[in-house]
This record gives sequence, C-alpha cells and structure tokens, in this order.
Amino acid sequence: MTSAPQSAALELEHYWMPFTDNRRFKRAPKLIVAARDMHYSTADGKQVLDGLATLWCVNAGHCRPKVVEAIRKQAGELDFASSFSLGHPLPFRVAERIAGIAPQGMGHVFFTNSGSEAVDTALKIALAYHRLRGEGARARFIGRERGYHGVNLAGISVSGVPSNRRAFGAALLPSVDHLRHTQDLERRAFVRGLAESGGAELADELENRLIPLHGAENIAAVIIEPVSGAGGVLVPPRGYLERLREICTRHGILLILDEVICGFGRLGRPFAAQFFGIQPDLITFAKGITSGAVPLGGVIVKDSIYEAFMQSQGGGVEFFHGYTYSGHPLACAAALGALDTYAEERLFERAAGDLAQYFEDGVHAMKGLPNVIDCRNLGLIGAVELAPRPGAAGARAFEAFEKCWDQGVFVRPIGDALGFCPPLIAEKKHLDQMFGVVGQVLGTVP
Ligand code: PXG
Repeated sequence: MTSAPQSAALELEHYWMPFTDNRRFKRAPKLIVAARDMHYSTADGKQVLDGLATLWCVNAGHCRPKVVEAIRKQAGELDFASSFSLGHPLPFRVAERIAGIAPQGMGHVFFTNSGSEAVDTALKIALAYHRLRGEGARARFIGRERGYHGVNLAGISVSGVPSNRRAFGAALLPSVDHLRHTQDLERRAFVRGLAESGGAELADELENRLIPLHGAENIAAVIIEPVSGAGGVLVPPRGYLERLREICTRHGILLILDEVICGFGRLGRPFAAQFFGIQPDLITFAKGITSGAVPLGGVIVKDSIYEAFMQSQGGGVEFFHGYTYSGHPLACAAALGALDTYAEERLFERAAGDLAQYFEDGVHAMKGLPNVIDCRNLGLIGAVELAPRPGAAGARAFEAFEKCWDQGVFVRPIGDALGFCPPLIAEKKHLDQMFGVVGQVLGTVP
C-alpha cells in the first residue's frame, strides 16, 4: 500500500520520522489528527493537553481563527511568488511588523523557512559583514556546550548537543569553539528564575580563555540561545548575557542571539533580548512567528549591519544567499495572523505576570518528588531534571513522557529532563492539569 485515506489503517513503513526512535514509534504510534487551542485530538479519540507548544512553537495555541483565516484567504489569492528580484507585499509587511517589536535599531529582516536555515543565514551574514569591512580573517564562530542551533552543518558545528554532532564529526566546520554551558547543579539547583550570581564569571571565559586562544581578530561571532531549549532548558545566571554583550562589543565580535524558542513572547517580551536588556547584532527566529502553522524563520539584523551591505561598492546583489521560499506568501500570511493574535490578546505579557508566577510555582512544586534533582524556569519555559538511571541515560524521562501522554498530557523528554513550554494562551487550569499529571507520574516512575 502506498497511501491510505485517514479512515483506513495507516501504513507506517515509508515515512522516516525525524529525531524519532522509528522502530519504537511504529510499534505503538502516537498519532495526532486534529488540534485546537491547548489540545490535540488523537487517532484513538483522546484529548491531550499540549504542554510544549508542540515543539516550542505554537505560542498562540492551535488553529487560531486569525491564523487559519489568513492562510485560507492567501492560498486562494497568491499561492507563490518568488522574492528573487521580484516581490510581493507580504514579506515586506511581516518585516515591518517584526521591526516594530524588535529591539531598537534592529529594523531589517531576512526570511528563511526554518530555524536551522536562520542560524546558517546569521552565520553567513556575520562572515560576509566582516569581509565587507576588510576583516575577512574573522571566520571563527563560538557556540556553547549543550547549545542547539538546528541541524544544518554550520548549525550543528556551533551546537553543543553531542548526539546531534557525533555521526557527522569529520564534516563539522573546523573553525568553531565552544563556551562552557551554564548548568551547575551543585551550586545552582532549584533556582527560581535567574540565579543571582555566577553569570559574569561564566561569560568571562570568552575573554579569559577563548579570545586569547584564537585571537579576537579571527572571531566572527558568538551564537547563544538566551535560554537553551533543546539542550535541556538551561537558564543562565543573572548578568551572563550582559557580560557576553560587553565582551563581544569590546572585541568587535558579533553577538547572535538564537531566539528560535525565546522569540515571540516566551519570556514575557517580544524577544529575550528585551527581557535581558541587551542589543544583539543578529537575532534568529522561527517557530512562534507563525505559531507553528506554516514554516517560517529568519534573521533580524542590526541596522548598521544592513547598511554596510547596502553601501557596498560596485552595486549588484549585496548578499548571495536566499531560499526559494524565503518570504513565502502562505507563511507570511500565517505570520500576520499570528502577530495580530499576539497583539490583540496581549499574549506576550502572559509570560511575564501572574501566570508566569503560577507556572514557576507549578514547576517548583516537583521538588521533593522521587529522582527530581532540579527544577528551573523563566517566563513560560521550564524543566524538571531527573537523576539518570545507571547505564540508561534518558530512560527515566522517556518513561515519564509516555506515562504523561497516556494520561492526556504532552511534555517533552530532553535527556533526563522533562521540558514545559505551554502555549501562551494557557490558563491556570491547564497548568494545574499539566503539573498534576507530571507530579503523579513522577511519583510512579522508578
Ligand atoms: N535554534 C533553536 C534555539 C532551536 O530550538 C532551531 C534553531 C532549529 O529550528 P528548525 O526550525 O530548523 O527545527 C531550533 C529548533 C527538541 C527540538 O528536541 C528542538 C528544536 C527542534 C527539534 C527538536 O526539543 N528546536
């Protein structure tokens, strides 16, 4: 059988699923057939609460009317037009809207289709920018252990999740180094929000170790997630990002904030840059821009960087880079629908106020449950970390994830952590259900 209507038995063989234990899934598939607001409907007729905005992206909730309507209308009006020396109005409109909520002085947007492409685009902008200014030797990147920057070759080179790198070792970019990650369970476990101390010292590694080792004149950019997501929801101590900003500025190194997860309200402001009060040089985004409804990503660029390209000598194409679907009409329509929804329902603010406090209390209520060795949170993102089973890293969290699913709650296992990242429309009753089920499951997982 090559295809099957939804009502018939589904042939599972042919689809090679991403980041999935295919054999395990295909033995006992978890199939979602519909979604609305905070919930999925599964093929076996269950309602499941979405505790991770699906994959850190459905910030406005599922199938929201403005998003659905915008896509529907656009599909019948202009399905596709390219942005290569032609144009159509939508990406200009979306770029203007993003510039309106981005940190000051960051008024230019380059579109991609995903976070991975956004990361590679940002790294290429950094290289090309330095070269334009006669500093072409700046070709090295600094990432961070446990960082996740997508899955393209440049992205995994700057990433620090070992399992995502290992199989491709010899092909990774050679001119990359990594800062240490920010987790320190001995000194900073069960911290609510930002830890008060240790941030500046961690960031100083850039100036004390990596810059002397490689020479600032050889370093193009530092790329960092404000809160690392897929590496386990690691919240930096206070002062960390601010110090990185200072050091990068002092040495002419660009600072790229990878806001693929934090962007579009996760920390209570449009971007984490505003939450932390810093101005990066480039911001990568994806996911929340369309609330997950159509793939779209991009890079927000500091005005002076954009201007350097626009003033380049000789005329012609300023940046030899782009994707067929950069600024795709359907994706841009979805983005406008999502941005309207965020604004009208003031959703970003929900990750800052009363609800965020309630979420924090919910995460930290797990302290004391069996095997829980850390609880952490910021805005509406958080995690509990479980002690690994001897010789079976990740097994405990995976079992907890499956049991939660069976009880109608989706949270994501990340190594030995369980991640929480609900849509910003979540209400207290949803958080009660999520933490209630997780707490009960953790009581039963050996
Ligand atoms: N940067 C960050 C910070 C991300 O979280 C990407 C880049 C890449 O985006 P795309 O759209 O290319 O997937 C991401 C994506 C997980 C998980 O295990 C997280 C992501 C993707 C897949 C799995 O939590 N984040």
